[in-house]
Amino acid sequence: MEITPEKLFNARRKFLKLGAGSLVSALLADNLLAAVLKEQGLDFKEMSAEEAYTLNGEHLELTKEEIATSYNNFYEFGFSKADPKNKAHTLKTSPWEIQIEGEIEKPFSISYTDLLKQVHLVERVYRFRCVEAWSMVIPWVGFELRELIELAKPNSNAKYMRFTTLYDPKQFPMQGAMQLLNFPYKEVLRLDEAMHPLTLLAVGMYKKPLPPQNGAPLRLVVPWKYGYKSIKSIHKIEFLKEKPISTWEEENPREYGFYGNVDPEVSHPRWSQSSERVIGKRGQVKTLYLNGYAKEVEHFYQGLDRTKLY
Ligand SMILES: Nc1nc2c(c(=O)[nH]1)N[C@H]1C(S)=C(S)[C@@H](COP(=O)(O)O)O[C@H]1N2
Ligand SMILES: [Mo]
Repeated sequence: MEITPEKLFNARRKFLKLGAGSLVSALLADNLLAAVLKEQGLDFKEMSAEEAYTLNGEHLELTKEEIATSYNNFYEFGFSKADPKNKAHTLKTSPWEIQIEGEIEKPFSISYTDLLKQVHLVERVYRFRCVEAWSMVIPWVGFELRELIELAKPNSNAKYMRFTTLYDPKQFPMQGAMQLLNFPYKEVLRLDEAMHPLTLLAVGMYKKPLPPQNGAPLRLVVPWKYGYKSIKSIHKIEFLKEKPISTWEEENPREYGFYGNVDPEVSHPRWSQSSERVIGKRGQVKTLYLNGYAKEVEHFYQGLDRTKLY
């Protein structure tokens, strides 16, 4: 069975209107999200299994929640996969402000809580592929980035979006220690990629608010790109005319390019990308072009040299 783009985007879409008068504004954003998710009963059992877990005919088996929340990359807390879960308790995600700036009608700052009231939460089961040749399948809760873009009202100069993780060495110990990376972590998308309905700002996973190690309270998810594009704990969003350099591109452009598109035919300089290890399962599976989302997004890259999209 084939899932048309329309089905892919809408079948799993359950609107949770947060704007209704029934909201108790005193609730913390996290409680609010948890309460609304519960009330609306985003229940896997209610969905047709085929629609919820299928990508273009392929059955998607969810990664166990304990694995997805304990095997992480979040260098602000250290290099090892266990560091984020063990150390991210220093992250204070409430209150949380998001600054929106650059080529837009009027720069503004919005709290996470207020932002949630202005968007539609959806649940999306996406494949997630790290550049290190491992993968997971995650049920995200979030909203389409294009909703925020509409709120921001970019002008005609806006061609790129840059996202920046909060900089605060008190909360992110490695930002202040030896510089593993040029912190704060920054990532960049072309505006058309950002506008694509697959591109999410996630606020939850497994029907719960995001845990700190997964990038609470707000992180990007771009399912056809390597995981490093999915920047965590976003504090600033800018609309820009010219392409800025992102953190990993600055660190090592040959190994972690601007596009970061998943492509089994373009090797990392130090390893092949043709297959991947599914975390929590045995063996390797073949990597799919654009991580299985080619039908939806390959038009963005028509005519471009795939080796330059790495
Ligand atoms: N701020 C920040 N965002 C980040 C990273 C990071 O180190 N810092 N690591 C990236 C990488 S390489 C991956 S694979 C994913 C991992 O997301 P997960 O831990 O939720 O699986 O987060 C991405 N976002
Ligand atoms: Mo990654």
